[in-house]
Amino acid sequence: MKNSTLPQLYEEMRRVRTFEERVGELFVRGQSAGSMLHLSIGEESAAVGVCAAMREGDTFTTHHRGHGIFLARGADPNRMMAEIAGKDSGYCHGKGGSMHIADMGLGHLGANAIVGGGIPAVVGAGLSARHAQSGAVSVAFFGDGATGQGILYESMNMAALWKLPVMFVCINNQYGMGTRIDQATANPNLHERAAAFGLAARTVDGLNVEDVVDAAVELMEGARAGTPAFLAVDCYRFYGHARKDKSPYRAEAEEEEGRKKDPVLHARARLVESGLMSEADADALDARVAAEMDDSIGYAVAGEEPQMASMFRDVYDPTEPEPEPVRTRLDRVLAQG
Ligand SMILES: Cc1ncc(C[n+]2csc(CCOP(=O)(O)OP(=O)(O)O)c2C)c(N)n1
Ligand SMILES: [Mg+2]
Repeated sequence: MKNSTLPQLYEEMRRVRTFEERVGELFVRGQSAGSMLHLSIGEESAAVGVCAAMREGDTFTTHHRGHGIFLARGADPNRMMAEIAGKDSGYCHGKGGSMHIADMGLGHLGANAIVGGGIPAVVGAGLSARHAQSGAVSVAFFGDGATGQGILYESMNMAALWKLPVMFVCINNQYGMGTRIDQATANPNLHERAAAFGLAARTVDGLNVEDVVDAAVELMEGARAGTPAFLAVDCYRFYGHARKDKSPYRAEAEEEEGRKKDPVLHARARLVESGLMSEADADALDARVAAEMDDSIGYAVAGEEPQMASMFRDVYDPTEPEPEPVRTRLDRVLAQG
Protein backbone atom coordinates (compact mmCIF):
# COMPACT_ATOMS: atom_id res chain seq x y z
CA MET A 1 0.00 0.00 0.00
CA LYS A 2 1.69 3.16 -1.19
CA ASN A 3 -0.13 6.49 -1.32
CA SER A 4 -2.08 6.75 1.93
CA THR A 5 -1.82 5.35 5.40
CA LEU A 6 -4.58 3.36 7.08
CA PRO A 7 -5.58 6.27 9.41
CA GLN A 8 -6.06 8.54 6.37
CA LEU A 9 -8.00 5.88 4.50
CA TYR A 10 -10.20 5.28 7.54
CA GLU A 11 -10.91 8.98 7.92
CA GLU A 12 -11.85 9.29 4.24
CA MET A 13 -14.15 6.25 4.44
CA ARG A 14 -15.76 7.60 7.61
CA ARG A 15 -16.34 10.93 5.82
CA VAL A 16 -18.05 9.13 2.94
CA ARG A 17 -20.18 7.01 5.30
CA THR A 18 -21.29 9.97 7.38
CA PHE A 19 -21.90 12.19 4.35
CA GLU A 20 -24.22 9.52 2.95
CA GLU A 21 -26.04 9.18 6.28
CA ARG A 22 -26.61 12.95 6.27
CA VAL A 23 -27.79 12.86 2.65
CA GLY A 24 -30.37 10.29 3.72
CA GLU A 25 -31.43 12.67 6.46
CA LEU A 26 -31.76 15.55 3.99
CA PHE A 27 -34.07 13.37 1.92
CA VAL A 28 -36.25 12.37 4.87
CA ARG A 29 -36.53 16.03 5.87
CA GLY A 30 -37.85 16.74 2.35
CA GLN A 31 -34.94 19.07 1.64
CA SER A 32 -33.24 17.22 -1.20
CA ALA A 33 -34.04 18.09 -4.81
CA GLY A 34 -35.56 15.37 -6.99
CA SER A 35 -37.17 12.14 -5.89
CA MET A 36 -34.16 9.79 -5.97
CA LEU A 37 -31.03 9.31 -3.90
CA HIS A 38 -28.58 6.44 -4.25
CA LEU A 39 -26.33 5.93 -1.25
CA SER A 40 -22.96 4.18 -1.42
CA ILE A 41 -23.00 2.83 2.15
CA GLY A 42 -21.00 -0.43 2.15
CA GLU A 43 -18.98 0.63 -0.92
CA GLU A 44 -16.61 3.13 0.71
CA SER A 45 -13.43 1.13 0.11
CA ALA A 46 -14.00 1.21 -3.66
CA ALA A 47 -14.26 5.01 -3.74
CA VAL A 48 -11.52 5.72 -1.22
CA GLY A 49 -9.17 2.91 -2.26
CA VAL A 50 -9.19 3.74 -5.97
CA CYS A 51 -9.08 7.51 -5.44
CA ALA A 52 -6.02 7.07 -3.21
CA ALA A 53 -4.22 5.76 -6.30
CA MET A 54 -5.18 8.80 -8.41
CA ARG A 55 -3.05 11.90 -8.85
CA GLU A 56 -3.75 15.58 -9.36
CA GLY A 57 -4.80 16.16 -12.97
CA ASP A 58 -6.41 12.72 -13.36
CA THR A 59 -10.02 12.80 -14.51
CA PHE A 60 -13.03 10.56 -13.84
CA THR A 61 -16.70 9.93 -14.40
CA THR A 62 -19.15 8.23 -12.05
CA HIS A 63 -22.46 6.43 -12.15
CA HIS A 64 -25.60 7.48 -10.26
CA ARG A 65 -24.15 6.29 -6.91
CA GLY A 66 -21.17 8.60 -7.02
CA HIS A 67 -21.23 10.90 -3.94
CA GLY A 68 -18.49 8.93 -2.17
CA ILE A 69 -16.19 8.92 -5.19
CA PHE A 70 -16.36 12.70 -5.62
CA LEU A 71 -15.84 13.23 -1.90
CA ALA A 72 -12.80 10.94 -1.99
CA ARG A 73 -11.43 13.02 -4.90
CA GLY A 74 -11.46 16.10 -2.73
CA ALA A 75 -14.95 17.54 -3.14
CA ASP A 76 -16.19 20.07 -0.61
CA PRO A 77 -19.06 18.40 1.30
CA ASN A 78 -20.83 21.76 1.69
CA ARG A 79 -21.03 22.37 -2.04
CA MET A 80 -21.98 18.73 -2.66
CA MET A 81 -24.77 18.79 -0.10
CA ALA A 82 -25.99 22.13 -1.52
CA GLU A 83 -26.04 20.60 -5.01
CA ILE A 84 -28.09 17.66 -3.77
CA ALA A 85 -30.46 20.16 -2.13
CA GLY A 86 -30.77 21.96 -5.49
CA LYS A 87 -29.21 25.19 -4.24
CA ASP A 88 -27.33 27.89 -6.15
CA SER A 89 -24.36 27.36 -3.81
CA GLY A 90 -23.92 23.78 -5.07
CA TYR A 91 -21.24 22.58 -7.48
CA CYS A 92 -23.55 22.97 -10.50
CA HIS A 93 -25.67 25.79 -9.04
CA GLY A 94 -28.35 23.24 -8.21
CA LYS A 95 -28.89 22.20 -11.84
CA GLY A 96 -27.13 18.84 -11.61
CA GLY A 97 -28.37 17.38 -8.36
CA SER A 98 -27.28 14.07 -6.87
CA MET A 99 -26.97 12.19 -10.16
CA HIS A 100 -25.42 14.82 -12.46
CA ILE A 101 -22.82 16.52 -10.34
CA ALA A 102 -19.63 17.58 -12.15
CA ASP A 103 -16.62 19.81 -11.55
CA MET A 104 -13.91 20.27 -14.16
CA GLY A 105 -11.59 21.82 -11.55
CA LEU A 106 -11.36 18.50 -9.67
CA GLY A 107 -11.38 16.45 -12.87
CA HIS A 108 -14.96 15.27 -12.37
CA LEU A 109 -16.23 14.95 -15.94
CA GLY A 110 -19.70 14.12 -14.70
CA ALA A 111 -21.93 11.72 -12.83
CA ASN A 112 -24.46 10.09 -15.12
CA ALA A 113 -27.91 8.61 -14.46
CA ILE A 114 -27.81 6.49 -17.62
CA VAL A 115 -26.35 3.10 -16.69
CA GLY A 116 -22.96 2.98 -18.46
CA GLY A 117 -23.39 6.57 -19.68
CA GLY A 118 -20.19 7.92 -18.15
CA ILE A 119 -17.96 5.15 -19.46
CA PRO A 120 -17.14 6.32 -23.01
CA ALA A 121 -16.16 9.83 -21.85
CA VAL A 122 -13.01 8.46 -20.20
CA VAL A 123 -11.88 7.00 -23.51
CA GLY A 124 -12.04 10.51 -24.96
CA ALA A 125 -10.32 11.95 -21.90
CA GLY A 126 -7.62 9.28 -22.12
CA LEU A 127 -7.04 10.07 -25.80
CA SER A 128 -6.84 13.76 -24.97
CA ALA A 129 -4.37 13.10 -22.13
CA ARG A 130 -2.16 11.07 -24.43
CA HIS A 131 -2.16 13.75 -27.15
CA ALA A 132 -1.35 16.41 -24.57
CA GLN A 133 1.25 14.10 -22.96
CA SER A 134 -0.12 15.21 -19.60
CA GLY A 135 0.54 11.87 -17.90
CA ALA A 136 -3.03 11.82 -16.60
CA VAL A 137 -5.24 8.77 -16.30
CA SER A 138 -9.01 8.87 -16.75
CA VAL A 139 -11.09 6.55 -14.58
CA ALA A 140 -14.69 5.39 -15.16
CA PHE A 141 -16.55 4.28 -12.02
CA PHE A 142 -19.71 2.24 -12.62
CA GLY A 143 -21.81 -0.54 -11.11
CA ASP A 144 -22.07 -4.23 -11.95
CA GLY A 145 -25.29 -3.46 -13.85
CA ALA A 146 -23.26 -1.56 -16.46
CA THR A 147 -21.59 -4.82 -17.47
CA GLY A 148 -24.86 -5.51 -19.30
CA GLN A 149 -24.36 -2.41 -21.47
CA GLY A 150 -22.66 -2.68 -24.87
CA ILE A 151 -20.96 0.70 -24.48
CA LEU A 152 -18.64 -0.79 -21.84
CA TYR A 153 -17.32 -3.30 -24.36
CA GLU A 154 -16.96 -0.71 -27.14
CA SER A 155 -15.04 1.50 -24.72
CA MET A 156 -12.78 -1.28 -23.43
CA ASN A 157 -11.99 -2.35 -26.99
CA MET A 158 -11.08 1.17 -28.08
CA ALA A 159 -8.98 1.78 -24.95
CA ALA A 160 -7.07 -1.46 -25.52
CA LEU A 161 -6.66 -0.88 -29.25
CA TRP A 162 -5.26 2.63 -28.78
CA LYS A 163 -3.39 1.79 -25.55
CA LEU A 164 -5.01 4.66 -23.69
CA PRO A 165 -4.35 5.75 -20.09
CA VAL A 166 -7.76 4.63 -18.95
CA MET A 167 -9.05 2.56 -16.03
CA PHE A 168 -12.49 0.97 -15.67
CA VAL A 169 -13.64 0.46 -12.08
CA CYS A 170 -16.67 -1.76 -11.56
CA ILE A 171 -18.17 -1.43 -8.09
CA ASN A 172 -19.83 -4.81 -7.77
CA ASN A 173 -22.38 -4.37 -4.97
CA GLN A 174 -24.09 -7.60 -6.08
CA TYR A 175 -27.30 -5.87 -7.21
CA GLY A 176 -28.73 -3.97 -10.15
CA MET A 177 -31.90 -2.51 -8.63
CA GLY A 178 -33.80 -5.61 -7.37
CA THR A 179 -31.84 -8.21 -9.36
CA ARG A 180 -28.94 -10.06 -7.80
CA ILE A 181 -25.91 -10.48 -10.04
CA ASP A 182 -26.20 -14.26 -10.24
CA GLN A 183 -29.72 -13.88 -11.63
CA ALA A 184 -28.52 -11.58 -14.39
CA THR A 185 -25.03 -12.80 -15.25
CA ALA A 186 -23.90 -16.32 -16.15
CA ASN A 187 -20.23 -15.67 -15.38
CA PRO A 188 -19.90 -13.30 -12.43
CA ASN A 189 -16.08 -13.14 -12.77
CA LEU A 190 -16.45 -9.76 -14.40
CA HIS A 191 -12.74 -9.06 -14.86
CA GLU A 192 -12.49 -12.04 -17.24
CA ARG A 193 -14.51 -10.09 -19.78
CA ALA A 194 -12.05 -7.20 -19.64
CA ALA A 195 -9.09 -9.58 -19.98
CA ALA A 196 -10.67 -10.87 -23.19
CA PHE A 197 -10.33 -7.35 -24.63
CA GLY A 198 -6.64 -7.18 -23.72
CA LEU A 199 -6.92 -5.10 -20.54
CA ALA A 200 -4.99 -5.76 -17.35
CA ALA A 201 -7.85 -6.99 -15.17
CA ARG A 202 -8.48 -8.08 -11.59
CA THR A 203 -11.14 -8.49 -8.95
CA VAL A 204 -10.44 -7.42 -5.38
CA ASP A 205 -12.42 -7.96 -2.19
CA GLY A 206 -13.62 -4.57 -0.94
CA LEU A 207 -13.56 -5.52 2.72
CA ASN A 208 -9.99 -4.39 3.24
CA VAL A 209 -9.37 -0.92 1.80
CA GLU A 210 -5.60 -1.46 1.71
CA ASP A 211 -6.08 -4.37 -0.69
CA VAL A 212 -8.12 -2.07 -2.93
CA VAL A 213 -5.36 0.56 -2.85
CA ASP A 214 -2.70 -2.01 -3.73
CA ALA A 215 -4.67 -3.34 -6.70
CA ALA A 216 -5.61 0.16 -7.85
CA VAL A 217 -2.05 1.52 -7.66
CA GLU A 218 -0.66 -1.37 -9.66
CA LEU A 219 -3.33 -1.20 -12.36
CA MET A 220 -3.42 2.58 -12.55
CA GLU A 221 0.33 2.94 -12.99
CA GLY A 222 0.08 0.36 -15.77
CA ALA A 223 -2.73 2.41 -17.35
CA ARG A 224 -0.63 5.57 -17.08
CA ALA A 225 2.06 3.78 -19.07
CA GLY A 226 -0.41 2.66 -21.76
CA THR A 227 -1.94 -0.61 -20.56
CA PRO A 228 -5.60 0.16 -19.86
CA ALA A 229 -7.01 -1.62 -16.84
CA PHE A 230 -10.17 -2.98 -15.26
CA LEU A 231 -10.74 -3.46 -11.54
CA ALA A 232 -13.85 -5.02 -10.04
CA VAL A 233 -14.32 -4.26 -6.33
CA ASP A 234 -16.58 -6.77 -4.57
CA CYS A 235 -18.81 -5.30 -1.90
CA TYR A 236 -22.43 -5.33 -0.71
CA ARG A 237 -25.12 -2.67 -1.16
CA PHE A 238 -26.18 -2.27 2.46
CA TYR A 239 -29.59 -0.72 1.75
CA GLY A 240 -32.15 -0.49 -1.04
CA HIS A 241 -31.37 0.67 -4.57
CA ALA A 242 -32.60 4.19 -3.82
CA ARG A 243 -33.72 5.88 -0.64
CA LYS A 244 -37.34 4.71 -1.01
CA ASP A 245 -36.52 1.06 -1.74
CA LYS A 246 -36.81 -1.15 1.34
CA SER A 247 -35.46 -4.11 -0.70
CA PRO A 248 -38.35 -6.54 -0.11
CA TYR A 249 -36.67 -8.86 -2.65
CA ARG A 250 -33.82 -9.67 -0.22
CA ALA A 251 -33.99 -11.96 2.78
CA GLU A 252 -33.14 -10.34 6.10
CA ALA A 253 -30.57 -13.04 6.78
CA GLU A 254 -28.80 -12.17 3.53
CA GLU A 255 -28.72 -8.48 4.42
CA GLU A 256 -27.40 -9.23 7.88
CA GLU A 257 -24.64 -11.36 6.41
CA GLY A 258 -23.86 -8.77 3.71
CA ARG A 259 -23.57 -5.93 6.20
CA LYS A 260 -20.92 -7.85 8.09
CA LYS A 261 -18.70 -6.97 5.14
CA ASP A 262 -18.27 -3.41 6.39
CA PRO A 263 -15.05 -1.78 5.12
CA VAL A 264 -15.36 1.15 7.53
CA LEU A 265 -15.68 -0.97 10.67
CA HIS A 266 -13.04 -3.35 9.37
CA ALA A 267 -10.51 -0.52 8.95
CA ARG A 268 -11.36 0.87 12.37
CA ALA A 269 -10.88 -2.51 14.02
CA ARG A 270 -7.52 -2.94 12.30
CA LEU A 271 -6.40 0.51 13.40
CA VAL A 272 -7.25 -0.21 17.01
CA GLU A 273 -5.84 -3.75 17.01
CA SER A 274 -2.57 -2.63 15.47
CA GLY A 275 -2.21 0.18 18.00
CA LEU A 276 -2.26 2.89 15.30
CA MET A 277 -5.27 4.51 16.95
CA SER A 278 -6.93 4.13 20.33
CA GLU A 279 -10.70 3.62 20.63
CA ALA A 280 -10.91 7.10 22.14
CA ASP A 281 -9.01 8.67 19.23
CA ALA A 282 -11.21 6.84 16.73
CA ASP A 283 -14.32 8.09 18.57
CA ALA A 284 -12.94 11.64 18.48
CA LEU A 285 -12.25 11.35 14.75
CA ASP A 286 -15.79 10.06 14.14
CA ALA A 287 -17.23 12.96 16.15
CA ARG A 288 -15.15 15.50 14.21
CA VAL A 289 -16.37 14.04 10.91
CA ALA A 290 -19.98 14.01 12.16
CA ALA A 291 -19.69 17.72 13.02
CA GLU A 292 -18.24 18.48 9.58
CA MET A 293 -21.13 16.70 7.85
CA ASP A 294 -23.75 18.25 10.13
CA ASP A 295 -22.38 21.62 9.04
CA SER A 296 -22.80 20.63 5.41
CA ILE A 297 -26.54 20.15 5.97
CA GLY A 298 -26.70 23.60 7.59
CA TYR A 299 -24.81 25.09 4.63
CA ALA A 300 -27.11 23.40 2.11
CA VAL A 301 -30.34 24.34 3.83
CA ALA A 302 -29.28 27.98 4.25
CA GLY A 303 -28.42 28.33 0.54
CA GLU A 304 -30.52 30.28 -1.99
CA GLU A 305 -32.61 28.60 -4.67
CA PRO A 306 -31.23 29.25 -8.18
CA GLN A 307 -32.82 32.30 -9.83
CA MET A 308 -35.08 31.73 -12.85
CA ALA A 309 -32.89 34.13 -14.85
CA SER A 310 -29.94 31.73 -14.44
CA MET A 311 -31.77 28.82 -16.06
CA PHE A 312 -29.60 28.78 -19.21
CA ARG A 313 -26.38 29.93 -17.53
CA ASP A 314 -23.68 27.19 -17.55
CA VAL A 315 -25.81 25.15 -19.92
CA TYR A 316 -24.26 26.37 -23.19
CA ASP A 317 -20.64 27.31 -23.81
CA PRO A 318 -20.60 31.12 -23.32
CA THR A 319 -18.21 31.51 -26.27
CA GLU A 320 -20.76 29.87 -28.61
CA PRO A 321 -23.28 32.15 -30.35
CA GLU A 322 -26.77 31.99 -28.86
CA PRO A 323 -28.55 28.97 -30.47
CA GLU A 324 -31.25 29.88 -32.98
CA PRO A 325 -34.67 29.30 -31.41
CA VAL A 326 -36.18 26.08 -32.79
CA ARG A 327 -39.33 27.84 -34.10
CA THR A 328 -37.29 30.46 -36.00
CA ARG A 329 -35.06 27.81 -37.46
CA LEU A 330 -38.04 25.69 -38.52
CA ASP A 331 -39.75 28.67 -40.19
CA ARG A 332 -36.53 29.54 -42.00
CA VAL A 333 -35.99 25.96 -43.24
CA LEU A 334 -39.64 25.63 -44.33
CA ALA A 335 -39.48 28.95 -46.18
CA GLN A 336 -36.53 27.61 -48.17
CA GLY A 337 -38.87 24.91 -49.49
C1 LIG B 1 -29.68 2.65 -19.70
C2 LIG B 1 -30.44 2.54 -18.42
N1 LIG B 1 -31.22 1.47 -18.19
C3 LIG B 1 -31.91 1.36 -17.03
C4 LIG B 1 -31.82 2.35 -16.07
C5 LIG B 1 -32.57 2.21 -14.75
N2 LIG B 1 -31.58 1.91 -13.71
C6 LIG B 1 -31.11 2.85 -12.89
S1 LIG B 1 -29.96 2.27 -11.83
C7 LIG B 1 -30.12 0.70 -12.42
C8 LIG B 1 -29.32 -0.43 -11.83
C9 LIG B 1 -27.87 -0.16 -11.88
O1 LIG B 1 -27.18 -1.17 -11.22
P1 LIG B 1 -25.63 -1.06 -11.09
O2 LIG B 1 -25.03 -0.65 -12.37
O3 LIG B 1 -25.16 -2.34 -10.51
O4 LIG B 1 -25.41 0.14 -10.07
P2 LIG B 1 -25.86 0.22 -8.54
O5 LIG B 1 -27.21 0.87 -8.55
O6 LIG B 1 -25.89 -1.14 -8.00
O7 LIG B 1 -24.85 1.08 -7.92
C10 LIG B 1 -31.04 0.66 -13.46
C11 LIG B 1 -31.40 -0.56 -14.19
C12 LIG B 1 -31.01 3.46 -16.36
N3 LIG B 1 -30.85 4.45 -15.50
N4 LIG B 1 -30.30 3.53 -17.53
MG1 LIG C 1 -24.86 -2.86 -8.55
